[in-house]
Amino acid sequence: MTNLLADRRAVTDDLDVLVVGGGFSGIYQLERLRSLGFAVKVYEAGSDAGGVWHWNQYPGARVDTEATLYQFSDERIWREWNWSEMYPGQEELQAYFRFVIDRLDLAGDIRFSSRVIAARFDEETDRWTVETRDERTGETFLSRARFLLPMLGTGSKALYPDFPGLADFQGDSFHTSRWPKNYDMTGKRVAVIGTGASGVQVVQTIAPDVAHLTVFQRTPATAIPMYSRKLDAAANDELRQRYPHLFEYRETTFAGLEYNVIFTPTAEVSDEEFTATLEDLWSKGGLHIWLGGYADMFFNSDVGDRIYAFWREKTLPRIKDPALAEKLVPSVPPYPFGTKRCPLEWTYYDAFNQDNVELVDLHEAPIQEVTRNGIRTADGREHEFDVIVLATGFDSFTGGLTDIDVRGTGGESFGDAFREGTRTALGRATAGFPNILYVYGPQSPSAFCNGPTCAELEGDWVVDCLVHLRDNGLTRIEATPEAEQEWNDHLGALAAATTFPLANSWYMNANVPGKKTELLAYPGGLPLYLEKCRESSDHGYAGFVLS
Ligand code: N01
Repeated sequence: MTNLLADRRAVTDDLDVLVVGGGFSGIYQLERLRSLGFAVKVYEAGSDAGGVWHWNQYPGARVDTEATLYQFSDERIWREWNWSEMYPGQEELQAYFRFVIDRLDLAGDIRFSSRVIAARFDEETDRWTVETRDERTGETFLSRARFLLPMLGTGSKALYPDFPGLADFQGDSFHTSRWPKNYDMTGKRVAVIGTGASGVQVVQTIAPDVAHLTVFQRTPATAIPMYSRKLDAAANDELRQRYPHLFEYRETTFAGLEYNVIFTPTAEVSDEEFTATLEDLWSKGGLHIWLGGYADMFFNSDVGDRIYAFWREKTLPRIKDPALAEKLVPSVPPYPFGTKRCPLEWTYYDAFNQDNVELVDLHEAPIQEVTRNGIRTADGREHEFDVIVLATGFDSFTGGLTDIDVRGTGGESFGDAFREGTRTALGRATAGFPNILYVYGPQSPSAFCNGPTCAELEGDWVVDCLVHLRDNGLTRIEATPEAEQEWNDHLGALAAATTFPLANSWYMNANVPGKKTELLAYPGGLPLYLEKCRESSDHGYAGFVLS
């Protein structure tokens, strides 16, 4: 185990706060803490701005919540920035981040291509010593900071399948979040493995251009139409009138969006009204039918199945071959609707009507191995490819943390600490790891919350906390084991009342071999979560020891 505390190398940055990750959460911390006089820097492993919007450069990558709230609430930004459409693509989002960094003059406090690889806490000084690798040179350097804020999001650790032979494949192979810049798929024979939000976007985008596309499906997606619309200058001006209200309203909604779930119990709703409401939500497109739909769907799988039947009726006619339709849109719901993320699509289902697009159902023919030329399935077929795309998702909640060799005061790593299950107080911190605070981390609303909303609202709690510590001459904050237990019990009770445990989803951490299956996104909704956070801070940061 590296003894960083005894490492005598010169220190590159001596900071109050070191933020790991330059996505929405990290950039928000940088701007706010800097304006309050903290010495703060962001270390970002990527070579350019954007967080996930830098890493996910696959064809068709596009945000799937409306731009109205998928942005910072800072007026200096939204007064000037114009969106070209309601669901902007990756390039536009990365340009947005560059604009923010430029407009707020943040570049001098961001180190790009800098991957934090290890950290040790000095109990004498209450400071972290952090080791970082320069991704361009491979060299490492040391920094010190009182507080270490891992702002790693849910998509920083790509999940690779362990198919035998993958490393020996002679063609090109990459994960959707490690897409080679400007890689041209034209005329190639392509495999896409995985049909989550990333796979759906890739498939519908490349299908018209590739020579042949084989989609390997383990679980069918319940993809819903996006319906993006172009926004001209007048439309942006009209949106600007609404932003101040929307930035206030978002914190009253379940998912931090401009719309809320419907709390009316479906038992009190007639069949006609139920269907009319679904029709209305469907016509709006986007995630409305899910995060703006009947909340009952998350507690009662019969309700989920009724929504599934509606979705199926809408989707089925788009697929010409009935056998193929049964695989993509099965008559029996593969999981209660809403327990897996609904990808957004525009031509995903239509793509399967093309002669050059094929579906392999992995339940019928599992992948046996990757050969030098392609993929061999259990039915004995060898599918030949030029490219294998791994749209296999992420080790979302704890993967970013467990990848860094952080040692807590007891010498344990995050991997050790989470071996029997993840533990945090308020989704904010873990006992034994003082002066580390998360935003959008495990056991916070994260995957159920619009990213920028939680980056800011959770982020404000962290900023206020650091100001409180500074104003009171305190140098250390640490979650108590009792508060962790209480949070785990609370989250566990909420989770048990929902239908989420009925699906093998990444929400349940079920996609990561070796990690405990448990719901790691807080399912109580953003308002309840914020109330719990306020209860703690209003009571002198109850659940945390400050010294
Ligand atoms: O990952 P996923 P994703 N063999 O985990 C399959 C956000 N996002 O990158 O369902 C075969 O959802 C796996 O199958 P199964 C969004 O929050 C946002 O697509 O586990 N297949 C599944 O089909 C999203 O939810 C945006 O049975 C394997 C797929 O791979 C989250 O990121 C865009 C396999 C993984 O789906 C993750 O989405 C994209 C194996 N060994 C993503 N392992 C926007 O905002 C996994 N699979 C636009």
